[in-house]
Amino acid sequence: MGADVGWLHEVKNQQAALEAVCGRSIRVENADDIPEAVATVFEQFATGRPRPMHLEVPVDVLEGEWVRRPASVRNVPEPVRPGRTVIEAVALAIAAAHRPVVLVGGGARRAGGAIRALADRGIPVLTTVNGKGILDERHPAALGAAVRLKAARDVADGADVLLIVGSEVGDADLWGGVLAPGAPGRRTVVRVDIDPAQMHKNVRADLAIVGDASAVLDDVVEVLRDKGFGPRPVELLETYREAIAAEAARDAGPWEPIQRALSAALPADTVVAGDSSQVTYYGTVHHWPFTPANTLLYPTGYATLGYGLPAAIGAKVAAPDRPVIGLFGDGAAMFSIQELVTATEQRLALPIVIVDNGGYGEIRQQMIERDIEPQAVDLYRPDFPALARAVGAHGVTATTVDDIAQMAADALVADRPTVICHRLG
Ligand SMILES: Cc1ncc(C[n+]2csc(CCOP(=O)(O)OP(=O)(O)O)c2C)c(N)n1
Ligand SMILES: [Mg+2]
Repeated sequence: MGADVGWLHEVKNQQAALEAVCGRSIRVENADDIPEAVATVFEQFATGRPRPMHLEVPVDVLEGEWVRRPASVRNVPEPVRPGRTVIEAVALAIAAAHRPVVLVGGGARRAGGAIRALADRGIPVLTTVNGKGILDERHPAALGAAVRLKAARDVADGADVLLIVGSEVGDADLWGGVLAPGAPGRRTVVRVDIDPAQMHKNVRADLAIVGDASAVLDDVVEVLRDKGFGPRPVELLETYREAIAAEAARDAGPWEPIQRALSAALPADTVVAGDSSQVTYYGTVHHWPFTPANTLLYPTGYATLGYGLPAAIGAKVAAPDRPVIGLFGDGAAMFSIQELVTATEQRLALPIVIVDNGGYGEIRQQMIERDIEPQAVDLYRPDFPALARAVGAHGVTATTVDDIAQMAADALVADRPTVICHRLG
């Protein structure tokens, strides 16, 4: 470590580099520590805020002698739940509210049942992009993965009780917007999170609850049920939905019809791997109605292009029986196009829809909005289907959105990946 002698692959401090982008990094100093370190990593996965973990095994440790010893068995701890008083306080606040709103993020993914129970009582549910589909987006109380839209934030800001579950309500979640719920005293912000560090991040909590989202909400719903808290009037819901839909429609452009066609043609439990492309954030996020059976893979925070294709491959390998589709822009595709070879080698039945608008459409648009003459955003347009065929995948051209849908459905049962290129303009 730190020898600075010009080793092959030498890095000044690899652990620090990885730690910078992971939840945590652990380095084992000798082989005996490996089982404990692996157990620690998986315990964190099971109990903590979902984060990637880095486990570093130095080469000399890896190559050293190791006597296999039985590892100690660790039981995963019970979910963290607060006491009854806290649960009652939350339930009382909700029961007494006139305009309660629930806002859920990716950390609420396993709390779908309780969130559904709240929605069934007419409480509007907003999600972040990471929380998309936790509540069936066709539920009358579902306001969609819409917190990036001002109309949706207005709904949250107007709540007298705002229940935020499993979200840091970060700048990237709100797309540079802010949440500013009514003045203290006139509203109650309840936050539920497994990570105490999230309690007051971006929005201060009046009631800060550290706990497992599912355990906490199940308990709250149970108290509400005992208290005979009935369904509330739902007339506001339609107004909320219309305002949000109107704002989402402003950027729907060519993206919405693609979502409509694909969501109608593909199975209900489709996994969609998107990217930092307009077809994802103006399209899939708002116009592909998700249920809890769906999954959206999308790099909300880092927004790193090139995520979509490897994410689609990873999902298909992890869940070969689930329908998985990659759906992203031409710019995103070119950041990691070489992974098509991997998908072909693995014989994955994977449709990869590339919506080609000739370059970095978003950046082009932002330059124009700022009166900058577009620079380096109109890119060479590769022949994507030919490129796919060159690495042993299928490659086809879709002229209409119905073609995209049909070709994607066919690709789900093909003998290898299929690149479906749809050119705009
Ligand atoms: C690794 C990386 N580099 C640069 C960016 C900045 N960026 C954001 S969107 C975008 C354009 C992406 O092009 P494409 O996938 O074709 O989507 P489009 O905007 O055309 O819909 C760029 C370059 C980024 N998000 N990630
Ligand atoms: Mg593009």
